[in-house]
Amino acid sequence: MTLKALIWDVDGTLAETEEAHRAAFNRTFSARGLDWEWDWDKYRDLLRVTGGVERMTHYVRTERPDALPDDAMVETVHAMHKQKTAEYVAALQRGELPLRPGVARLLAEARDAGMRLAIATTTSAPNISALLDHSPDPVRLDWFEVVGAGGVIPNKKPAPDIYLWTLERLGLSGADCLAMEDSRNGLDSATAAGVPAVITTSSYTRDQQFPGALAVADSLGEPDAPMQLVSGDGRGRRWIDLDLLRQWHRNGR
Ligand code: XBP
Ligand code: MG
Repeated sequence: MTLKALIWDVDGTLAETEEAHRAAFNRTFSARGLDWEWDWDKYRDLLRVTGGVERMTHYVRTERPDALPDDAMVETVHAMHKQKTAEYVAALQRGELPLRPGVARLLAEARDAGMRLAIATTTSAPNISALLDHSPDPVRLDWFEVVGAGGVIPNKKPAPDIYLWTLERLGLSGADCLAMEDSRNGLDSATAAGVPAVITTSSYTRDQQFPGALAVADSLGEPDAPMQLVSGDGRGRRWIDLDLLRQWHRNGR
């Protein structure tokens, strides 16, 4: 089976974005006079729930049950999420959040080789363009033929919906593709959609388990910054390139 497309996750995979998300959530809470403060440990636990709206709803229901009356929950949480997204986008516009090691290199190599590229993410659409438009790297949103972002499907990762939505628009089967992910939720979503996955762990997912992943590494690596392979057969390589992805895809390992 020939590898026909790489489907990329965004947060934690293209860039280490979650600290910027966490800061945007906290700025939103503070601007609304709420004494909710998500520290690193709290946020790591909350990241089990994908989607900012779902994450805030889960937090209110489980830890702040008296904060919002049920009939105001949906409207208030969506308004807060809109504010949080504006905070996040503004933060990316102010500072340059670089893509992770090897991401720009591998995307450029794949693009030059005519490999189709897509995105399948839980995050909100404005966050993707804000990341790519303001990153110091040359990668742009129009490099990706299909962009599947959180709001287009009802059930977010680990449900397969966003990968199935992206595969349908690519006109490909899961077996034709590889998913590039950072989290267990992302791995489970891709696997459920029949897409084999390669994991590059991020700061929040280092301790997670990734059963069934083709390979798990701490990054894609660069010639001057080799990857550390956690599982899988790196065939002696020091960084992940298109040839290694093709071998993993062809051999299923
Ligand atoms: C990660 C997520 C998102 C972000 C926050 O998405 O689960 O919810 O944490 O973004 P992925 P939003 O790893 O699939 O890219 O607030 O826009 O959801
Ligand atoms: Mg991710």
